[in-house]
Amino acid sequence: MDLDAVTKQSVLHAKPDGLILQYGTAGFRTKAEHLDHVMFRMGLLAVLRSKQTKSTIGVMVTASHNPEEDNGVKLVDPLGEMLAASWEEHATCLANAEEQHLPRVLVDISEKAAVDLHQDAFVVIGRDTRPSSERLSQSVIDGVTVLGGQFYDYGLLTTPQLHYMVFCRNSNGQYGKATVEGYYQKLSSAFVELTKQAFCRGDDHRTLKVDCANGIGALKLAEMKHYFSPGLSVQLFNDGTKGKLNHLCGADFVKSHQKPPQGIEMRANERCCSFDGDADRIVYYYHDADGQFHLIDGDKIATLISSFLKELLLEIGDGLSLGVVQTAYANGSSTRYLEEVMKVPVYCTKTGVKHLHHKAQEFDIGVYFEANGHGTVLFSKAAETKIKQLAKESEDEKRKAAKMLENIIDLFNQTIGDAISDMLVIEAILALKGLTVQQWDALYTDLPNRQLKVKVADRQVISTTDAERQVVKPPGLQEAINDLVKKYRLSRAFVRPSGTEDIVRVYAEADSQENTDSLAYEVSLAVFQLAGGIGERPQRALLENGLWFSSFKSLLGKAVE
Ligand code: NG1
Ligand code: ZN
Repeated sequence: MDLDAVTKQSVLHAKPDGLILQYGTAGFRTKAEHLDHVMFRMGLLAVLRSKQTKSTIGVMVTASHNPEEDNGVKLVDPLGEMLAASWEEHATCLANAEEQHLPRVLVDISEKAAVDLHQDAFVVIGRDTRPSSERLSQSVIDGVTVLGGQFYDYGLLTTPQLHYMVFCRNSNGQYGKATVEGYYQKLSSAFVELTKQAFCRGDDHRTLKVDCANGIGALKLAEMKHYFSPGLSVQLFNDGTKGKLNHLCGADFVKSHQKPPQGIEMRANERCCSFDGDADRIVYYYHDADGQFHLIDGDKIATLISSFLKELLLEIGDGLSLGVVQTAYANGSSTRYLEEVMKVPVYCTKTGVKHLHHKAQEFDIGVYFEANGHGTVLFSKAAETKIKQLAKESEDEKRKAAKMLENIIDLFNQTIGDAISDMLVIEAILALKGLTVQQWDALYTDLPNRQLKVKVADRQVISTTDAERQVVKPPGLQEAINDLVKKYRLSRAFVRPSGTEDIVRVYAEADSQENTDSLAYEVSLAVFQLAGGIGERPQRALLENGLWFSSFKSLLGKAVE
């Protein structure tokens, strides 16, 4: 390591005094203007991680669903998964080291992680469409090169595309070709193959409206749509030609406000979906004939996918295990439906894809989705081998089911949740099962739910256990929540510090929207009082048509207007 060169270069990417950042649920995320030093240092760290794992490492520059002014960065590990937890700590130390301590921290990390410094390093880089992303990814490249790492800059990519590239490269192309074209071809041919049967029946004019959040998903979907177009035609909205990224549109907006994005024309009963700003989340929705909005979130996506997979598994009859992984944000109705009606085992993990992903790896087939629409399906090596074998050898119906599963394996991006891949899976299932969006929605009825945010001086004063469903600290808060929950029917509430924003999140559900909103408000107040709330104290909201008004707006998602 040429530490002198690092010190010299680092001055050009100087850390603002006193700025402390944490590698959170999805890497570092804050205002773009505070991130230059973090990017440079993540370039350095990616080189060390690449040397240590003797593999290609990815660096993605994005802040996903955050406002356009924000940005962020996360590292992608060799199999396309999120960075290992022990390295998150190294990332935090490196990002927060004062200028003069940088060389020592680099040496410390290398020693602690037993990095072989003579090993070659290779890093691939991708970025979203934010105005700051190009400059910030150049800072990553500066970090990579000063430590002697090689790199390939993919430029504009969705987050899941970068994860895919990393895995392709480390599997020597076995997972697919590490190019954008390779990604389009792999997914599209699996989709076309899988849906042949449905489209032969004459159901060949499927259209879908897609809100692209004015983000990278628009560019990539526009490039890709010709590959699968005879079977499915997608119409793009919020494609970034005029609107602002994630502003009043995108999956996060639709999920948190439970209303359609601006900029999309919806006719009654028409199937629509929204991607988030880096296209790793997707939610569906429609307006019914009475103009009522219906949201189909990640929980219902997981349910549709698992019921389809379960049917195919019964047909091949090979005893492969299927499990569904959710977080505490999963709607209670979805968990009940999966467990009681579908008889599928359901597990709850902490928020954050890495937790769900790891749990899902325990099954032959692990379906994981966050309620916000982030998720995918993982197939174990053994399951994949078995399915491939049955697709070749078995007879008729069994072989047909195995062939479908074989294509489904290729259609999922198994490295991470992927809006484009999930969209194609959902469209294929709906076409094959001949299901309308209303029939899908009718699988179960969501319990009314509400998510709020509370500002506190230090969100780390709250610590939780039991997959974040119970508060351990500060004392008294869990007891207060328990007492409030007891007041309502079918109720549940929990609070946890966000890993991506400087706030505490409050979640509540109950038998009616009114009760849910009261419970969410009362729990917010308990957090404010017992966990050091700052700023405006939560106000009892005025309710009109189930929407929060007045000062409560500030507690809802980012942009309400
Ligand atoms: P935080 O801010 O830790 O709640 C949010 C989402 C996560 C995940 C990450 C990364 C909710 C409640 N939380 O995390 O599910 O997607 O962002 O983007 O939706
Ligand atoms: Zn995202």
